Amino acid sequence: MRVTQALIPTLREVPAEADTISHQLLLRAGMLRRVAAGVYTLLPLGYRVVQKIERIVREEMNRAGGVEMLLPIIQPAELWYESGRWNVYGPELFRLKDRHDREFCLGPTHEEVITDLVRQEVKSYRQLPLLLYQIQNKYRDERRPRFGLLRGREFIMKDLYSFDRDEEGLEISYRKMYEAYTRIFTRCGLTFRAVEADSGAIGGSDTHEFMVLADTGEAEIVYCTGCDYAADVEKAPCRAETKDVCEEMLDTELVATPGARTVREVAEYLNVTPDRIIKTLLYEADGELVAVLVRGDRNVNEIKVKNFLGVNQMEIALENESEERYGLPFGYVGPVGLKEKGVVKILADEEVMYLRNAAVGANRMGFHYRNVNPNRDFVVDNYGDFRVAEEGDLCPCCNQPLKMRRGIEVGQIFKLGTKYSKALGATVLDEQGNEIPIVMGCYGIGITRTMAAAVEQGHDEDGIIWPVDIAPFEVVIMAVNQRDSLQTEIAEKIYQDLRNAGIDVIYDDRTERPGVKFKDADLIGYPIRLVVGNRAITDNLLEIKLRSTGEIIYKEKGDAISYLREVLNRLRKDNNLT
Ligand code: 9G3
Repeated sequence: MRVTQALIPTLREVPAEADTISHQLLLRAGMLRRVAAGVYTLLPLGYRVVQKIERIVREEMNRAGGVEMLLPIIQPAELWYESGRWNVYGPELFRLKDRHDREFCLGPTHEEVITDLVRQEVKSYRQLPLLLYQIQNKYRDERRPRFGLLRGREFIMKDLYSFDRDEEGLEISYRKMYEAYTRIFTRCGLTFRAVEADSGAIGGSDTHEFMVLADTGEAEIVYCTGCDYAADVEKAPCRAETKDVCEEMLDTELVATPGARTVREVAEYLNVTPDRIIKTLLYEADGELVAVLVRGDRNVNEIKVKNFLGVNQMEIALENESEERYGLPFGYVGPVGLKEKGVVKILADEEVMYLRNAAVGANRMGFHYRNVNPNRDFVVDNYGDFRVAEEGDLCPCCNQPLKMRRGIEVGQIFKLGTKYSKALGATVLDEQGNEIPIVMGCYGIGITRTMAAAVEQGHDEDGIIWPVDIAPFEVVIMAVNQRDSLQTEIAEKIYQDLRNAGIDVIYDDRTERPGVKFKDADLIGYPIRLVVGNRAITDNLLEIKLRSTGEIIYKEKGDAISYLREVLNRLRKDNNLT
């Protein structure tokens, strides 16, 4: 490819709309443009990266026994009624009607459509196992689309569905996918970790997330320093340290705490540490008001609460809702007398049980109580594990302290079991002629998200540093002076030689100043830059620069190709698997 014939509109300035590094750099490198909120065009260079990731994914899915197909984006509502999910997903599901007023959605995922296919076409256990996959656009009407390709409303996903006759078969399919995912992200040149996760609303039991480690990631991962346990904080179980509480219960006092709403403010005002405060959060769970209590220095794990309650929708009650709808003064809510205010259920994290003489909100604007004791002063419906794990918590496997890192979820694998096959009636006949529900798994990779994650992980102040196997091109070649025919003749010749040698090369044939072309090369992040300058004419020497290290080497023209091959192999050595 020649730069003059492509569309690579690089930008010097950081676009105001860009809220993360990957978003900024993909826009600036001329790979991405916004069309609407959460909807993007992939320009030629961006699309090449996507195609390279897709190729790796295809190779590994096929190697694992997967078979590619293509399901429709438009899905009839009937299938979602059958699975029971049409009303589980609210505004996140893009819904539409045809001219006959029939309901459809744009596919956010394809469990329904594929299960419908399999129930019609597969009748015998002898046709199993089946691993069917596709790579396709998905649609989710996110409340807040942001971070560019990391949370779009339209995105590219690889989704594979496994169909087995029993749990044993599912276990094998699941393990194959786990291994394939490990190979894929390794080949993409990413630093990642597979972690235990929560299966959420999709149902099913086992699930792992594949996280690209990056400080800018939204997800938090805890991992053990003593064993190989690793989990999403949303999933990681917490145990309260059991202790004998012998502190004497004091008389409750009402104290004015004007202006002190947050735990920090209250702690300061009352001169206590945050772990002596009970924090009360209000949630609307399937239309009912629920309170969750945690120690002041902890955070509520909404996923754990949602799973415990078994509800579909759960939202925290914000300041105006708390005050206007329930008459509960935001920042001063507490468990004493809370049931009389319309709260249906009070849940408390186990640690709250061990608190004595704690401070809580008094349900009165500007007031807190001191010396409040669980069970004496308020009743909890259920104690349980409702808090978010933290660094230093003990590993659930080996009791060593946990550490924490941030990550970007690029893949997830689920054991679904028979949820969808039972709902839609996807069964096979076994050897005895019994009709048994097919046991399913589903396995996703965010292709466009993987691209963004690679940038979050690989960049410096000058631009992107692509792993060599997903870079838009492996090599960029340019002449220092595109108006110097001696230089361009050499550049042209090497460009053709590299192409013939099967090296993925782009020729920056613009008559720009060399500084401009150098800056663009760094911004776009080609792994290798090859420059033809005067030394190519006088000494037969080419300048070769590595993007990742900045290292510059001069090589004889005749040795350039074999040297580039060597460097490319070295760059990909760590990622290549046998
Ligand atoms: C929806 C909407 C959003 C969704 C879903 C359904 C997430 C939904 C979970 C999955 C699970 C797996 C196959 C590939 C791997 C992941 N968000 N999920 O089911 F209707 Cl609006 O998609 N699906």
